[in-house]
Amino acid sequence: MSDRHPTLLQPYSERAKTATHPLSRYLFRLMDLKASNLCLSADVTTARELLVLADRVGPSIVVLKTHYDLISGWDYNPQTGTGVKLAALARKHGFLIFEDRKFVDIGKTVQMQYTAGTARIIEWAHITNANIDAGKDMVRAMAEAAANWKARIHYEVKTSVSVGTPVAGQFEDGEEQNDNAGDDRDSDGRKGSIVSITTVTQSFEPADSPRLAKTNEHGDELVYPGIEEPPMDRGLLLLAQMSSKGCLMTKDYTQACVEAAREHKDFVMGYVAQEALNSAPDDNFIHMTPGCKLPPPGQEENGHVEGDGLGQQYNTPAKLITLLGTDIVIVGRGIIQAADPPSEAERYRRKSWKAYLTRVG
Ligand code: BMP
Repeated sequence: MSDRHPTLLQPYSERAKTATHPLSRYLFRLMDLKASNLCLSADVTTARELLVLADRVGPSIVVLKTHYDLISGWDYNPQTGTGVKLAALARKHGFLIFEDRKFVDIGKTVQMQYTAGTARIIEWAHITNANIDAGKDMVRAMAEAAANWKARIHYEVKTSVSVGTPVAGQFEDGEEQNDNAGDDRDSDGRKGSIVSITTVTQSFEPADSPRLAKTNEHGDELVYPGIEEPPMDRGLLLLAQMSSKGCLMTKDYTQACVEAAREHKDFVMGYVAQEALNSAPDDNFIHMTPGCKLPPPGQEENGHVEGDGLGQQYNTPAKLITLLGTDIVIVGRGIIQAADPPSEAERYRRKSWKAYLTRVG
C-alpha cells in the first residue's frame, strides 16, 4: 500500500467529486449519505432467503454482493425474476448490487456470459468483477459489451401482442393447443375453433427512467430518499488480490490489474483487494475487501479472528480500513450467521464507519 496517497485522507464526499466512473461517484455519495462502507455478501442458498435478507439488512449497507449461481430457485424472468426483485430492494434501501462472478475467459466468451445466457447479469447487477489472468483484453471486451448494452437500453422495447380468437383461456382445462384427439377437425386436421391470428408489434421508444424492468408488486416503486437512482452505467472491479491462504496471485498480477484499471477508467471502478492500490497521483479507484470479521461482541475489538478452516482468512474492519486503506469491507458469514443479522450488520456498519473516520482524521 502507498501510505501517503491522498485518497487515504480524503472523505468519500470529496472523492465523489473526482472519481472518473459515474457509478463510483454515485457510490461515494451514497456512502456519505448512509454513513456506511459496508457490503453484505449475501451467500444464502435460496432466492427467498436472499430477498428477505436484502430487505432486512438493506438499511445498513451500500453494496449487496451476490453469487447468483449458489442460489436455488433463482427466477431468471427478466421482467419479474429474482434480479428484478433485488433491484427493487436496492432502490428502496439505497444499495448497489455486485455480482461476484469473477469472470475469466477469452473476451468473446465473457461478453456473452455477462450480457446474455440464463442470468443476464448486466441487467440487474450494477457491478461485477473479473480475474484478469486471461489477459487485459478481457477487460476491454467487457467494457465494450457494457457500452453497447447501455446504448441499447436507452431505447425500451415496447411490445404489444394482439391475438385473434380464441384466447388461451378458452381452452378447456388440460386441453393442449395441438390436441389431436378431438373430432371437430377441418380438412387440415386443425380444430375449427382454434384458428387464430397473432400480431406482434415492436417499437423502440427512448426510456426516460434509468431502470430496466418494473414488477407490479407492492412497494416496487419505493426509492431511497436523499439521492437519485443510480446511473445506468455498469462498473467492473478487478480481482487484484484474494483473502484466501496460499493465494497464487503474484505482485506482477496485481500490478497488471492496476494498469488495466488505469487503461479502462470509464468502466473499471476499482478493485477487490486486501489493501489500497492507488499510487499514481490521480488514482481514485475504490477498494472492496472480503475476509472481514469482528470478534464476537464483548471481546477485544481488534483481536485476532480465526479463519474458517477452508482457507478463508479474516481481518477486522479497523485493520482493513484504517491500516490497510480499503474503502468498503465485504462481510458474509459474520452477519448472516448472527442470531439477528440486521443488528449485527449495524454493529459492522458502525465499526467500519468509525475506522474510516479514524483514517481520514
Ligand atoms: P465470508 O465473509 O462469509 O467469508 O464471505 C466472503 C465472501 O467474499 C464470499 O462470497 C467469497 O466468495 C468472497 N471473496 C472472498 O472471500 N475472498 C476474496 O478474495 C474474494 C471474494 O470474492
